Amino acid sequence: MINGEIAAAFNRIADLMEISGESGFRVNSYRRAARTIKAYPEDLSVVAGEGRLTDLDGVGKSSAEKINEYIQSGTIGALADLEPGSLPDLLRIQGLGPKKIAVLHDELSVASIEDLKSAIDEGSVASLAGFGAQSVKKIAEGIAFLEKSGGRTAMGIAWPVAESMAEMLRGLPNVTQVEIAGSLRRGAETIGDVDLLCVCDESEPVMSAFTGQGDVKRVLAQGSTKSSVTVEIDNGRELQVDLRVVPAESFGAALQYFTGSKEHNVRVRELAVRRKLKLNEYGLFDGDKQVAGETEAGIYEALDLPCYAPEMREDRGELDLDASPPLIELADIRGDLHMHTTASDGKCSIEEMAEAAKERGYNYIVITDHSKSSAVANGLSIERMKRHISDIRAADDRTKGIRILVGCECDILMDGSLDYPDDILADCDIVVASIHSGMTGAKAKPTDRLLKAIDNRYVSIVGHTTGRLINRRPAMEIDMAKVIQAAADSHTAMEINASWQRLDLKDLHARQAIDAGVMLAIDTDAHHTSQLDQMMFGIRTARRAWATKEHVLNTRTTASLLKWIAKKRG
Ligand code: DGT
Ligand code: CA
Ligand code: CA
Ligand code: ZN
Repeated sequence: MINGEIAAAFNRIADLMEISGESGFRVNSYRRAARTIKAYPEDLSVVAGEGRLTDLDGVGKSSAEKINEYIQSGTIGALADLEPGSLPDLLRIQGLGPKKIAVLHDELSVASIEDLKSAIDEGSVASLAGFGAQSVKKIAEGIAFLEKSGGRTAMGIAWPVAESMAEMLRGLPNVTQVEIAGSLRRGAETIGDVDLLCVCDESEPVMSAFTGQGDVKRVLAQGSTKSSVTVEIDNGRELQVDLRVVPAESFGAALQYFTGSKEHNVRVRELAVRRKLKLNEYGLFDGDKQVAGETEAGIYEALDLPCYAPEMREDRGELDLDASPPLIELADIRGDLHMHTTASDGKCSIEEMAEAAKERGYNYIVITDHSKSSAVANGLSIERMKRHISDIRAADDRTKGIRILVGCECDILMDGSLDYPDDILADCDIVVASIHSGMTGAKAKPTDRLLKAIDNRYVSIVGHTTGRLINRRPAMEIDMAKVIQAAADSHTAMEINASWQRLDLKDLHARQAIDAGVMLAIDTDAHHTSQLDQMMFGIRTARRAWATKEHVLNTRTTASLLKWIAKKRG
C-alpha cells in the first residue's frame, strides 16, 4: 500500500512546519490526516482514482491535492518548499523532536548538528527550559549514534549478525518460521538495516528473547508486532536490526513486501491494481477475499509473474521477463582461481588451501601469489617465483582429490606492462592481472593500463578491476565500457572479487560485462582458508547481475577451464 509512504510525507510536512515555528493548528491537521491515512484499509491510489479522497476524516481539498500529487509524482512540492537548510538533519537524532528543535533554533540559533554539538559542549542547552540534564545526555547519545552508524554496513558484516539472530529465533520453542528480508536478502553490497520476519504462536516471549539477546547493544523499540535493536559491529559502530512478527497466513506477503526493493514492489503493486487486486504486506486481496499471501511464490503466481530471485528485485527490467533465469548458485562453483599463500602475504600453505578447498567440494584451485613489485605484499622475485612454481607442482603431485594449478597475481605497472616477463607467465596455468598501486593522480591512467594488460595473451583474468574498497576507497576512474569491450574482444575474463570489502566488479558492471559477452570469474582472493567462504558474497553479486553458470568460468570442469585458457594463448 502506498498509504504508509503518504502518511510519512504528511508527518514530515508537520515536522518541518513545527521546526519553522508554524502554529499548532495547521501542524495538528497534517498529523491528524497522517494518522487517518496510515490506518485507512484501502489503498489510497485506488481511492484517489475514484475521486473519494475527501471522504477520509481530516482530509480536505488541499490535502487531497497533495495526496494526488504524491501518487502521480512520488513527492509533494510543499515538502521541498519547507526544507529549511540543514535543520531537518536534526530530526535524525533520536530523542530530539521538532518542538525541541524549534526551541534550540530560536533560543540558541542552532541550525545544524555541528551547532548543536557546540551548544551542548558549552552547557547552554542544559540551561534551556524543558531540557534537563537527562534529556541533554540522551540527545548527545543520539548524536554519537548517528555519527557512528550513519554509513551503510558492508554485507559481509551484516550477514553473520543477521544469521546468528535468525538462528537464535529459529531455536525458540513457539517459533515456526524465520526469514531474513530487506536488502540483505537481495544480496546488496551494503545494508542500511537488517530486516527479520517471523511467525510464532505468542509474540511476547519472542520479542523479549530478541531484545534480550547477548549481542544487543541498545533496544530502540519493543512492541508486539515490531521491535528494533542495535548490535555493535566494527569500531563501536552500531547496526540496526528490525524484527517483525507476522501471521502465518500473511508470511509470504510480508516476505515479499519487506524483501523489496521498494522500486520492485511499486511495479508489482501496479500490476496487481491493473487486475483490480490489492497487494500489501498482509496479502493479495480481491475485495475482502485473500487470494494469496501465505507463500511468496503464491503471490507472484497469482499475478502470473515468475517468482524472481530476491537478487533480481531491483526494477532493472526483471518485470519484463517471461521467466526468471536459472541464476548461478554456490553449488555450481568447481574451483577458486585467485588465492594467496605464505609465499607472499597469505596466512596458510599451499596444501592447507588445497585441503580447505577440497572440503568445500572443489575440483581445482589456482595459487596466485603476488608478483615482485608488490613489495608490501611480499611479492615474489623472479627467482622465488620459479621455486614457487615447482613447489606448487610438487604439492599438486602429493595431493589427491583436487587439482592445484599454478598461477600468479601479476601487477599491472604504471605503464601498463606486466610485472613478470612472458616466459614466467607462460609457466603459469592461469594469470590474474591486477592494479595495486598508482591508482589515483594524473599519471594513474587506469584505463590505458588495463587495456594494455588485457592485450597480453597470458592474462586470462583481470583482477578487482576498479580497485575500490567498500566504505574505504573509491573506485578508480575507469572507462568501463571500453575495458569490457576489450575483454570481450580478446577472450579475457573479468573477476568478481568475492571479498565483501571489494565486490569488484560490482553488480551493474558485471551485468554490463555479461551483456558484452565477457566471461566472469568469481574468486575469493583468499589470504586464509576461512576466506574461501566469501565465495557466497561473489555469488550473490553475480546473481544481482543475472549471471547463470554459463557466464562464469570457474563453474567449468578442469579440462574445460584449461581449454578456455588455451584459446587466448594460441
Ligand atoms: P536498506 O535497509 O536501506 O539497505 O534497504 P531495504 O531495502 O532493506 O529497505 P528498508 O529496510 O527500509 O525496508 C525493507 C523493505 O520494506 C524495502 O525493501 C521495501 C519495503 N518497504 C519499506 N518501506 C516501504 C515503503 O514506504 N513503500 C514500499 N512500497 N515498500 C517499503
Ligand atoms: Ca533494511
Ligand atoms: Ca528496515
Ligand atoms: Zn589477490
